[in-house]
Amino acid sequence: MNEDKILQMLKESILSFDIEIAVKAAKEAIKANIDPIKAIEEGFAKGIREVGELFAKGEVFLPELIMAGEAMKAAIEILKPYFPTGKGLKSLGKIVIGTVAGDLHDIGKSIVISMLTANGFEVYDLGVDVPKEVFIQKVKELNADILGLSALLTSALPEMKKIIDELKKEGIRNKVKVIIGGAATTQKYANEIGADAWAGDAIEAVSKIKELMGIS
Ligand code: B1M
Repeated sequence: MNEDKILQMLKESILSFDIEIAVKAAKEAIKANIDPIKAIEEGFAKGIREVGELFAKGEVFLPELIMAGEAMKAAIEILKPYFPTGKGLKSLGKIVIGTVAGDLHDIGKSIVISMLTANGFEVYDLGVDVPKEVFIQKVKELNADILGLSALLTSALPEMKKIIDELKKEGIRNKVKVIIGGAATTQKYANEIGADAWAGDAIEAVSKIKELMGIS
C-alpha cells in the first residue's frame, strides 16, 4: 500500500468510530515507516475534523463524537513512542500549557506538547478546564518563559483574554510570552487580545515559540 492510501486508511479509521480499527491503522502506519506527526496531521486529524463537520451538520451525534475522540487518542498512544524524543537535549525553556476554563478538548494540545518536548522544551501540562488563577500561579512558581493557551470552543475564547488581563494585573505580563492555539482561535483573535503569537498546528507552535524566545 502506498503512503497516500495508508493516510486515507488512517482518516477512515476515525470515521469508523472504532478504537480497535484506529489502533490497527496506527500500527500499519508504523510498519510503513510513516512519520508519526504526518500520520496524525494528514491522516487521523483529517478524520476527526470530518467527524466534527458531520456533528455540526447533525449527521452524527455526541456518542459518535466521543468514540471518534477515544479512537484518535488510542491511535496517538500507539504512535507516541515513535515521536522524536527530547531526551538529552538541554532545556530550551519552560512552558506552562493548558486548555482554558470551560473547555475539555485536549487531543490537539497533547500533540503540541509532544512536539515541544521533542524539541527540548520543559513542558508543564495543566490539563483541561484550567481556571485562570491556576495558570497565573504556575507561571509565577516556575518563572515560565512561555504560557500556552488552547481552546476549541468559541465560548471559551473570552477566558484567554481574561488570563492575559490577569497577567497584566499581577504585573508579570512582560515576564512571560503568551501563545494561543486550538480550532477556535485565529491570528486575528491573538492580535485582538494582545497575545504574542498564534499557531495553527503543532509544528507551527514549535517554530513560533522558538521565534518568541529568539532561538534560531
Ligand atoms: Co467537541 N467540539 N465538543 N468534542 N470536538 C468541536 C471543537 C466542534 C468544532 C465540533 C463541531 O461542532 N463542528 C464544536 C465547537 C463549536 C464551537 O464552539 N465553535 C464542539 C462542540 C460543540 C463540543 C461539545 C459542546 C458537544 C456537546 O457536548 N454538545 C462538547 C464540549 C465539551 C467541553 O469542552 N466543555 C464537545 C466534546 C467533545 C468530545 C469530548 C466528544 C471530543 C474531545 C475529546 C478530547 O479532546 N479529549 C470532541 C472532539 C473530538 C471534537 C472535534 C471533532 C475534534 C477536535 C480534535 O481533537 N481535533 C472538534 C471539531 C474540530 O476541531 N474541527 C470538536 C484534532 C486535533 C489534532 O486538532 O484540537 O485543532 P486541534 O489541535 C491542533 C491545532 O488547533 C493546534 O495544534 C493541534 C495539532 O495540530 N493547537 C494548538 C491546539 N492547541 C494549541 C495550542 C497552541 C498552539 C497550537 O499553543 C498553546
